[in-house]
Amino acid sequence: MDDAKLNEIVESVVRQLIAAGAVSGLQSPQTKAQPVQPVAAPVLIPQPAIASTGKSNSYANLNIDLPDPTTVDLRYKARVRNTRDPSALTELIGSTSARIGVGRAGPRYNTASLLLFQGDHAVTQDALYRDIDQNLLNEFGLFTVQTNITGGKEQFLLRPDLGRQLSEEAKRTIAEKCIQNPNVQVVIGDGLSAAAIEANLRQMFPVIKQGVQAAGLTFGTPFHIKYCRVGVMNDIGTAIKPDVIILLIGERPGLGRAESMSAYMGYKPKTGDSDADRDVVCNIFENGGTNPLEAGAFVVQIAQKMRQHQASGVKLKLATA
Ligand code: B12
Repeated sequence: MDDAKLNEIVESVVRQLIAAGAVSGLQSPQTKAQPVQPVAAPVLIPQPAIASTGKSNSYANLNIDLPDPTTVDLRYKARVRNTRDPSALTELIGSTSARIGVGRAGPRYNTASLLLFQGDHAVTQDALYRDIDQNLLNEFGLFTVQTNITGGKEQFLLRPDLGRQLSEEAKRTIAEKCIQNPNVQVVIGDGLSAAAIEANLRQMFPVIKQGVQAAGLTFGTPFHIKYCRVGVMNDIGTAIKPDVIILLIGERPGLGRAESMSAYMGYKPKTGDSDADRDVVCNIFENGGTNPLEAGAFVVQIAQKMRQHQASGVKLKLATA
């Protein structure tokens, strides 16, 4: 599409917005329009493209004020038109976190639902692509090693197999810094959500450490693994030879919920172990999930049980059945 055609469309949309009173801070484009930079997406907010080229036109002050769609009031607002029983609908919406009562515009989502969906999706993307805050890792004195991922988060998502292997450098660093054969080894992995670690580590880590020490067990040198998958527990087991590994890792985020963490655990993990040899305490988060303080105490109990029965996963289930 050429610039002139694009400009025509922008003008027509802006004229409609002005007529509907939907925008403010905008001069009406009565005179011949300035050329607009071609952009791929619908041109409702052309300001950044214009600013970056130093050009100006009548839309430079375009300001479409929309309320934050993620507030509780708007998130759970009934949007079905002409509802026969509005209070029943409100009650129904309040009874579930599923997206119901959102209404529609013809066969499509209405704008409010779409914006909320996009906002929630952005939370998920952020959690997946971001690294854990370095300040948090520093707070707990955690050094960082990497798995065999060398191509960033993109490769991490495409190659789970590489996220299950410690790199050679990681093995050297661990050999240098970690005590060998501890009773309990805690490891922190980004997994699929940095936000999950940031939301829960401050509460859960001290409980585990104190719990392990109070039980008279040795607490291994904790560290952080970047680009971490659950299966990396096998390589850690081979490198450190702990009795029990507790891997705190970010779970795959749901739409708009990224703070859920898991503790995957195994007794003497080694090459070839599978998820059948592991246990997991999942959905660790405040307000609705397993509270991180309680989860901390719980995983210490499981670690003790694993040591007592010298087993984890299905074998532990059978031993305690
Ligand atoms: C993705 C997923 C799966 C995928 C894993 C595929 C993959 N390669 O990623 C599939 C569909 C195969 C799966 C299967 C099962 N899962 Co599942 N799974 C999840 C989910 C949605 C996300 C996990 C995650 O983010 N992990 C973190 C990332 C970083 O790990 P990863 O290295 O990429 O992937 C590993 C883990 O996901 C692990 N894993 C996945 N599920 C389970 C379950 C158990 C008991 C263990 C030990 C490991 C494990 O397997 C992957 C390969 O090692 C969680 C929900 C949640 N809230 O956590 C449920 C969840 C962990 N799964 C659960 C269950 C019960 C199972 C099954 C036992 C179901 C069944 N009856 O068959 C099987 C067992 C799988 C096994 N590997 O032995 C439960 C665990 C509950 C509990 N505390 O015991 C959860 C919490 C869902 C739930 N709320 O019920 N799962």
